[in-house]
Amino acid sequence: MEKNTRLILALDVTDRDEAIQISEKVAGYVDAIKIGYPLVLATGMDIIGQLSKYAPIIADFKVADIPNTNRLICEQVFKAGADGVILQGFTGHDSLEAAVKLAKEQKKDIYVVTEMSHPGALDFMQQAGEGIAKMAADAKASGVIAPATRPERVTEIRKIIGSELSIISPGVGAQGGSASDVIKAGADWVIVGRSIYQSNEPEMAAKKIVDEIKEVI
Ligand code: O7M
Repeated sequence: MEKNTRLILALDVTDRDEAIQISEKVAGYVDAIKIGYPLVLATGMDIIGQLSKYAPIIADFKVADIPNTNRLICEQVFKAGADGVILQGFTGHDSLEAAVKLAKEQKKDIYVVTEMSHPGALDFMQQAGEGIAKMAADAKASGVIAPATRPERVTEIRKIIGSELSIISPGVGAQGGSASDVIKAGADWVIVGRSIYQSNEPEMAAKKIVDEIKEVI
């Protein structure tokens, strides 16, 4: 993914026409569009190919299975036109390596969730986050997902993974995180959903975030 605006849209709408309209409006402000279960379950897998003309598509299926099943899932998602797939990391190194091997063969990206941005992530996930980050670096994944709601954790994760892997960070806006703070903490991209797609002017909302990021890089 090209590092330009440093903004990734999380397009969690469930209507095809709305998804297309928003994608058209914000295409100039985003480096990628992340789509996941809400939109794909509502419209079908072909939405991936349809939206890929506006921006590279990262498929957020938080894949979390045994190596063979992970590989089979990723195969289908890449075939549908996605440039990247998001996996959970807690399933361990072999599950991750199976997906990374396939992605490298197809020149695609795998991003690994370390610990999540919501409060409940403190129950179980945070304890595993640093180990997952190290595993993602060892497996040579393209990047990790780390929480904009806890920029200090992004800084810790950056120390663990070094500069080879990207950090993509959700939790900006609706969840209380700040785009500029998390970029300063070491994230490469922010993922923003509701603050953009629920805005009356999605393109202006996206531009505002891009401008805020520009001031700190
Ligand atoms: O900006 P929001 O809160 O409307 O949307 C954030 C998006 O990021 C939404 O699609 C979530 O599913 C996703 N997300 C998190 O909010 N927190 C996480 O820790 C991880 C993700 C995510 O994208 O995981 C890959």
